[in-house]
Amino acid sequence: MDERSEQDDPPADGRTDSPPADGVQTGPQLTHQRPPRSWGAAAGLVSMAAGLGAGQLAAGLARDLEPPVVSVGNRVVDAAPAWLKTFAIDTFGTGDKTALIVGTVLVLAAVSVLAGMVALRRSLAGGLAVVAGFGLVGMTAAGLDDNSGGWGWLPSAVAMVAAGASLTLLTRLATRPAAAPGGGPAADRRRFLTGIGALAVSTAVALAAGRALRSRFAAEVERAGIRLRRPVEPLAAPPADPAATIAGLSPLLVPNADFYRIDTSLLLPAVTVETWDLTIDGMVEQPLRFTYDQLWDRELHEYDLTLSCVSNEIGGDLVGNARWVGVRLDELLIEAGIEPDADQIMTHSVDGFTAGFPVEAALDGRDAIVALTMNGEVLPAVHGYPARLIVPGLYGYVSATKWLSRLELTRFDRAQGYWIPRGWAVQAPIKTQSRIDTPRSGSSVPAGATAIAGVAWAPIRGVTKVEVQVGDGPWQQAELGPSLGEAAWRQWWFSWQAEPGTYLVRCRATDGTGTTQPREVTPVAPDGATGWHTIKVKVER
Ligand SMILES: Nc1nc2c(c(=O)[nH]1)N[C@H]1C(S)=C(S)[C@@H](COP(=O)(O)O)O[C@H]1N2
Ligand SMILES: [Mo]
Repeated sequence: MDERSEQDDPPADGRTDSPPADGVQTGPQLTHQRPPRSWGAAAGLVSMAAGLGAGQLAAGLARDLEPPVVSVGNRVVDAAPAWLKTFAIDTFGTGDKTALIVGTVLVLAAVSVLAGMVALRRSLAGGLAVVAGFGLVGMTAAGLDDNSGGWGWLPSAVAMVAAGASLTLLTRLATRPAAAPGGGPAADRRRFLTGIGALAVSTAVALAAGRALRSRFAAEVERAGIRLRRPVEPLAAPPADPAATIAGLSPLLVPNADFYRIDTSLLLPAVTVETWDLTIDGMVEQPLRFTYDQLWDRELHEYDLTLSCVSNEIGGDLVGNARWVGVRLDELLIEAGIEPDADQIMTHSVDGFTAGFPVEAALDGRDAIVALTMNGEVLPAVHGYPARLIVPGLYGYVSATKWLSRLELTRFDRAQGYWIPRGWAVQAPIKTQSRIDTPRSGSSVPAGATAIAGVAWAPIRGVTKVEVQVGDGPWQQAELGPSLGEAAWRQWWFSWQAEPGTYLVRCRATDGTGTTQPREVTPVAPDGATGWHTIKVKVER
């Protein structure tokens, strides 16, 4: 658009610059010419775009809301006669939907240009009337086939208000002369262009945010359609869970909805597998790349593995045990061929999170996997869909990368994972811990037989013994629940003949190497807490 040539043109319709009838443009300050047509066109287009951006953002609020153009497009398709649909499919092929959207946007654009010219050069009210007309068409179209429980009109209404507000703003900027000093056409022009620029930037942000929000729903829908495949050696069904009979005891396998979560990013990634793959590169002989389907087509393995956060306080609940299916990490790495100098595997997430651990931990025979499922379900979005890493025996912050996108072979003297410069240890094996789940600390129990019960974990050494001490009494051995292997937590319980009084009760576990949890209390930073979980219980008579 060339504004300079037009700026000095007389109004093309031949009218003189009599004061317009519209209230916005009246007033003694209006001494300059009506804004050029190109300004009107720009204002109209930018206002429409701002409306569509706001509508897209509003449609990001819920899964069954549609962006305004999609609503209108869908209703056009619904209403179109069969011959027209056939023609569209014949002409545009599978691009028929795109053609429809492009067509809708072109019509919108043409009318927006007109609306902008009317608003800036004749009457703001006239321009707003066109915007309102569009808004009503969108709201009606959305309302005609609404799956969102009566809220279908919302994105179009938001779009209408945003477009109207933008048009009003641009009209004001274009028709009110800049105040002196420095007034005059150049200052007017600068102000108008600033308004256009600011709206364009906001629109781009709104569109991007709206798309990101909607992709979350796309990922949900996609995830729901994925077919599970059988691991090569499926585990036996888990044994009867003692938690069913001991109230308050943690389950053998923690349901996905109850599994603890740790995330650095506020807006969790919503990954769809068309655009996702897993790369293995860095210090390898042969960089590799796997699509989601290629991972599913490999040998799948099933393991019960306990995951713990380094920030888990003694007695804390940032720990859980789950049944995972995935591809063995060692098989992938051997296929890529690790260069002898590499000593660290740096894992990258699509959200920018990184975690690094020793190459040795991937190759020493432990069951490290790129996990695709969790407790018999496709990996939940919040736990890393489409794929995450689980390295048994290592704290999550150095290994359990969710939304995994890249395994980079490197060296500890070259790269650091996300938490390392923030004061956490480079080497982070999970420390042996045990926790009393019941009774709760500070609670009261009736005198007589009471179950003291909890869980203990020492991946990948295994738990061989848990002991309980009541008051200053002797350490007494608890009974251990069913074993799901060395890398999984173990339930334990102890039958206590409780006499009235107030007691401190503590527990401690011994791992497969014969080492008992130390009494010494250390904080979670930099490499995990130590100490015996101690609770206070009142026994009533
Ligand atoms: N992408 C990504 N992966 C991540 C994290 C994260 O913040 N971002 N947190 C890590 C930490 S500190 C832990 S303890 C585990 C927790 O996994 P969960 O949220 O599935 O329980 O994930 C690890 N993987
Ligand atoms: Mo963590």
